[in-house]
Amino acid sequence: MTILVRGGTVVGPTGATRADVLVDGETIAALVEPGSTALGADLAATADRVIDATGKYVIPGGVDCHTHMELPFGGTFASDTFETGTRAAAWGGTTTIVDFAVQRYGERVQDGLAAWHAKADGQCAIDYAFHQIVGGVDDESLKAMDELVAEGITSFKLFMAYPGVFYSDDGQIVRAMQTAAGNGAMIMMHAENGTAIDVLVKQALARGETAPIHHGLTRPWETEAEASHRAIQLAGLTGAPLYIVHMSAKQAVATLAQARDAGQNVFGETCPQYLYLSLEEQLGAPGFEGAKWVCSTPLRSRAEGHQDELWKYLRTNDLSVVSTDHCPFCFKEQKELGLGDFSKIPNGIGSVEHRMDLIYQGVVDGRITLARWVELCATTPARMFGLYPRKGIIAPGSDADIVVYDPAGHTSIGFEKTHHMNMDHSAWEGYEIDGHVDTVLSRGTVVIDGGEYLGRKGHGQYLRRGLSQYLV
Ligand code: DUC
Ligand code: ZN
Ligand code: ZN
Repeated sequence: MTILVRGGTVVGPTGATRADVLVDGETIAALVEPGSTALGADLAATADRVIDATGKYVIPGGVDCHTHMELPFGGTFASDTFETGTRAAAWGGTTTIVDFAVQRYGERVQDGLAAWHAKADGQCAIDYAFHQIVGGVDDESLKAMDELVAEGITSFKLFMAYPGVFYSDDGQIVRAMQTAAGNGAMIMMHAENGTAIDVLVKQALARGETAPIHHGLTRPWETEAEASHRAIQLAGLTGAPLYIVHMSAKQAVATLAQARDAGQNVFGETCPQYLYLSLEEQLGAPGFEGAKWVCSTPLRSRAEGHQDELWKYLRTNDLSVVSTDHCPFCFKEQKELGLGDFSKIPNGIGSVEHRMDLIYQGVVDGRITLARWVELCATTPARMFGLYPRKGIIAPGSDADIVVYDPAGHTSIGFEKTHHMNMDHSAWEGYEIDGHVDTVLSRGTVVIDGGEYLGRKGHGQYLRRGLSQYLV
């Protein structure tokens, strides 16, 4: 099967160019000048299918390197399965996810990984890979890290938050970082000072402060900035590469920027919720409504100016990736577990479907360039986690993961409108996007076309990953 994506503007991390894209089977065969006969024939006449991309952008499928399908959290599970979550991702122009397999304290890493394969294999609409959460750093799990790298799982997430659940102390962090420095893996860090936060949470509850906004007020920016600083210093001490996930506090990113300026191999990621939403407006919504936006790190104060600073750091590359931290929970029966006690609200927001649109709106609003949109949402995550050039770029030999994006189209986000995630509400209700995902190809198969889902569960393949391409 050959497909010609004709007449569009192909956008990559270095800019945009008019080109037709020839897909042969699962991969991209060639980029040719519009109308060119360089390949010896009228491609439009010989291709099995022609997709007209005139006036549209042709971009690599999005790579969302931070999702949590079915994550066990707070006595419940994230509400998207790999089937529903990857289908929603496809609707939004994301064609690869990297999800987090979980090892909790007392479990074997390999058992956690096997459980994740059991959840995902045969279920996904798009390609998928795993990072490994190491929730119990000890001799056995350190040995498992070496084994997993050889198997294509080349990044490990540690938590400085959630004592008693996923938490690692500084000694455990140092040991895991030493192991990563030895085997080339990337250490991903949830950087919040969990033991300090637990004290603030207990004190707030004792004062009767139970509403969702107190989730944010008990995780102030200092707890993120302090943990980020500590993680960076420990990475420097051990020589491990470090990627700090879901950064939301401008002070934490300033610390990261300083380390990068000093030449340290450290990276930062943020998510759409930290760029658009705030502690005052969403987390502070009346009654229990704010529970919809309880996530960690928390939404930050707009009065303190975090959101604008994060956009700036996306421009300066001190933040290199936009992922979603997709971790959806329904309001009824899941978020409601925290009625009367914010600390029991499951942490997470669902966004896997909307990242490409939300960050494209940053292009329209003059916050980032078109090329930077593609770089932040596809190319850099692919390079960061060893998937490039198979993913993250439109180039001969790469997988034909292609999105035809219409800048003249429009997307109204809302539960009744453009919602395919397995949740009973949208955290993005009312957001209007000046663009639209028209057509999505996953490894040469059209999975979204003209408002129709044409994909299937099980099409998505598991991806073994190489080492990060940002290692020095
Ligand atoms: N943060 C969230 O919001 N949800 C899942 C885990 C995390 O670190
Ligand atoms: Zn986290
Ligand atoms: Zn996460």
